[in-house]
Amino acid sequence: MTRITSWHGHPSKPLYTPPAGAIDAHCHVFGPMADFPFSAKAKYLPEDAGPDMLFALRDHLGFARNVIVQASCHGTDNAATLDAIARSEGKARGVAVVDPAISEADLAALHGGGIRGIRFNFLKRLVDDAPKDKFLDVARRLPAGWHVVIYFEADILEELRPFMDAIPVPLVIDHMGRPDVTQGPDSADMKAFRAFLQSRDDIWFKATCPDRLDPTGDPWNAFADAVAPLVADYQDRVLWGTDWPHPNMQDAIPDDGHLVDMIPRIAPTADLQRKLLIDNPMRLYWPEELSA
Ligand code: 0GY
Repeated sequence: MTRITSWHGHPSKPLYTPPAGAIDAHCHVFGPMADFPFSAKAKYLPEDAGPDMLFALRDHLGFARNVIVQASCHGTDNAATLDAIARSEGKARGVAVVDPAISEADLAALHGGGIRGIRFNFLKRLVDDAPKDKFLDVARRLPAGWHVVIYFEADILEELRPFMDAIPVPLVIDHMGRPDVTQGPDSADMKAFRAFLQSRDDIWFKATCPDRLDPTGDPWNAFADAVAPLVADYQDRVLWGTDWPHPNMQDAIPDDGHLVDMIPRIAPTADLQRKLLIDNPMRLYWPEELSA
């Protein structure tokens, strides 16, 4: 496999300035491969995009913290994610991908390394299998305060409902379950996703990835139109992130500065922006700072 670059070399400075303490709650690290080899089952082989690059981007875009989500190219070996968290000086926490047979002691060790949730990935182009029964077993054994991040595409939302309904901890849905944003805020995909959100008050979502979801391209007007009402209606359970280094986006690499400029279009008031970028991610990833 040829190693690929999926991120912008010189992202612009955003016009929008995030509030002090803003959190990029969906990003990844790749490698560096010499220290943290990619999984033998990886479906893509990226160039190195390690913690130094991530933290430089964080500062450039005006963010204070990161939530680093284990990318599929690292399989269930979370060493690269844990290394990045350890290097962040307290400014990063993470979401792991684990072998469902993981022991309680290993889960506790992940907690000590800054992990606060696990991710179940149902995209067939990214993972070989997604065993729901085993996922449910581990979801029932998580350390206190953890959540489950789920990545799926809109066409399997209904099929996943019984499985997701049985998970006894909060759910965080990556990229809103990838709705077709070109059909507007009241599309069948959006209605189905809203019904799902309505079914439990502990389902969160990431209003992320205009670059993945909006084929009209930058400035992603369809994404803004479809997603802003969802953010307004569920403002206490929505997160935002860059998705840097944009796995598999090598054919349409987004400018991260432009992604940040989507924030005021989907969260137009300072109050909404504070919830999206600070209050909500703090509740999931740094709750002890809120209760201190
Ligand atoms: C994303 C999206 C993708 C990849 C991964 O773990 C991964 O490799 O999540 C994708 O290709 O859609 O949000 O990171």
